[in-house]
Amino acid sequence: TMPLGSIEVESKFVAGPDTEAKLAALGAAPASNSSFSDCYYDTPDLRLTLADHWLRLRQGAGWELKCPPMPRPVPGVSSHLLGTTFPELPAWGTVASNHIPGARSQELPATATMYQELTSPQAIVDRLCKVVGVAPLPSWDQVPAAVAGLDLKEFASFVTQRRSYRLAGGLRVDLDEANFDYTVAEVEALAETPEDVPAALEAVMQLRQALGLEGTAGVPGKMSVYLQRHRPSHYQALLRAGVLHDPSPTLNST
Ligand code: V4E
Repeated sequence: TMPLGSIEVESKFVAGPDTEAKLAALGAAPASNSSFSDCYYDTPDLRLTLADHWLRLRQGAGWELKCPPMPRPVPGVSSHLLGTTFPELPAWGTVASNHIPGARSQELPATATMYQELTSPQAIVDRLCKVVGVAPLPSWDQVPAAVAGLDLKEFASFVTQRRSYRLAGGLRVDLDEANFDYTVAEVEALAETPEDVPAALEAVMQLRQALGLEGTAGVPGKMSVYLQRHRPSHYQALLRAGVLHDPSPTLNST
């Protein structure tokens, strides 16, 4: 089976005026403040984001691909374009639940998400090619060559100012302020192996509770708000595909 790498379990929330005091009381250590820009890329027909794949070039960090721990087949995308056949991708629910306890999205609390974060160029290019349905060329050994070869274009670009806190157990809290007038916070834990996912999820949900966020609604991420404001047709396509969700007051933490 393919190596999964580390998996990021996270939960977004709206920070209040007392959030940082609560973090301090919980023993959170302020980590370095940072400011970075992200440029996100997709095919002209949005194959990556419709499949919940988020390719970005982050200033200072390089290329990153945030994607579901196992790829789910995209309806209507042939797996044998350009004459090259790929092994059938396994069904998302089946495989994820076999490999990762608690990994099926319907088993996650509504306020939590789980993504694999790929950073190795080969892993990124391989996954991009599978999702787009194109055979990788040998010359695509670095991400920019694949980006050009797959005709990927920038669809979003913004700057984030981030204040980070670290807590026991590898938990992290990020307080983000984007340059399009949107502020959002997130609790995050890394699972090094699929078996660690349930514990990471438990730690994230316990910290939510300790911060007094129990029962509060999930909040949209920076990208949701960016697309809603600046790329409304892209946003609507992602809503229809079930990749993003309309902010809903009935959403709760369970
Ligand atoms: C995964 C994802 C996107 C990519 C950006 O991820 P996000 O965690 O929102 O950004 P950021 O800057 O905090 O990344 P980090 O530094 O933590 O790696 S854009 C949309 N998604 C999917 C998604 C979703 N469906 N729902 C929620 C609440 N968040 C993200």
